[in-house]
Amino acid sequence: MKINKTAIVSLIRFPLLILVSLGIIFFLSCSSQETPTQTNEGQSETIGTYFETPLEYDAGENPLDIVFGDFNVDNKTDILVTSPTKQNGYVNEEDGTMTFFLKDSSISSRFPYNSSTLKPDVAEWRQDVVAIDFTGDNITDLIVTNTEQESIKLFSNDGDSTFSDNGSVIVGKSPIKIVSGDWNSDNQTDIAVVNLDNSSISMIQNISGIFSVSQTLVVEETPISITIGDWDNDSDIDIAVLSRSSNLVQIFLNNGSGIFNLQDTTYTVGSSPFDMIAGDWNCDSNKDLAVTNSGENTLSLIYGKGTGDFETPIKISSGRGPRGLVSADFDNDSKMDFVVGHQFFVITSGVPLLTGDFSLTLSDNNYSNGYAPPIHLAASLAESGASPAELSILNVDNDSKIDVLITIPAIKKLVLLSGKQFYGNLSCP
Ligand SMILES: [Ca+2]
Ligand SMILES: [Ca+2]
Ligand SMILES: [Ca+2]
Ligand SMILES: [Ca+2]
Repeated sequence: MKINKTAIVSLIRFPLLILVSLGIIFFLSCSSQETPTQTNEGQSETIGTYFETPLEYDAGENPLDIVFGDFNVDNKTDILVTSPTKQNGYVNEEDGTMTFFLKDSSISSRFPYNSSTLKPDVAEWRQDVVAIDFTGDNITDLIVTNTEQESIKLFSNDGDSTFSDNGSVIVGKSPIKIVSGDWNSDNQTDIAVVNLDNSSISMIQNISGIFSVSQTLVVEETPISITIGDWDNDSDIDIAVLSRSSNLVQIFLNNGSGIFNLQDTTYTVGSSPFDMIAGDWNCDSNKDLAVTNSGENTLSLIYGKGTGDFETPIKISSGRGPRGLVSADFDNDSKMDFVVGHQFFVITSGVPLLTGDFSLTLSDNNYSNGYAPPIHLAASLAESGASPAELSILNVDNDSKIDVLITIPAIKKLVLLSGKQFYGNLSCP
């Protein structure tokens, strides 16, 4: 089946990179809503100060999402990379391949994993995935969006990283994101699904492995990201939703039994926002939010007051075309730092080439907004098309230095950037 949702596709990080490599797509790219920043600066260098030389691994046709779980039940954390679609010129063809990287401590490598692949019998557009135990056997199961079919699909883990179909639940139009959390505090993990074309969020509760929609939240047009946290410090999980068309973050507070109420105050971010994450940036125990603004090369930081209200967002510089976003305290000063994936054009001999890099923005009290200018680093050895899709921060190689994992669709790789310098913390002390 062909997917002809060009507008959606350009929004939700299917790469335009391949199209550029065909040499024909500059005008189409520019006319889409997801116009990357154009610059005459060259590409970033692979700098050896902060990270080792990138290690690159095959990760399917169009690697996007990176999720963690113990998929083969050996008490080691594995990595799953999903490929929602095949790269096929103008057309995005459904795919749905999952590439597992199963941890094997006997491998003496910076990346001690064995990879294996699971393809669906019939190709499917699985834009997002979460790894949770929904059957209650302490084994990590999977839930994926079946984005074309307007549903989510449940896969229970047979215990050896093979999966059985556990049914599906109808949600809204173009489900593109799933997050998990225990909305009603009954110790059963629930989920929420972002329906891009309905401007809605399906809140879905899990009762002994049976999922049903408990509430549908109406949100601003073009919701593209959702994140969870306890914004008002009352011990239940609340929600924030980022909508692209309106540049707004909306806050929903949990009433304690899994019913969410929209707050009157909304928070305006920069143009063409792309991704949003939650964390405690200043380690004051109040949860904060951060958003990449791909249209204006900034991040918006939204500090929480711990009451369900947030401060007026502030902006910090991010460099060209910021997209995916993750955080950790690399330099161990109890203020979170940011790693951002970037997509932008470079001009080579008058010809625009779509490419990318990633950046590290370190906390620094010498600057009034608390952050030093971003340090830009090449995400790949590839000279073109090295634009990251998703990023994750963890300690892969067990040397206590923080590492970064990045999916790069254009080269079909999962890339490990092993940390060289920072013995940091993944969260506040
Ligand atoms: Ca629950
Ligand atoms: Ca709460
Ligand atoms: Ca905070
Ligand atoms: Ca820091």
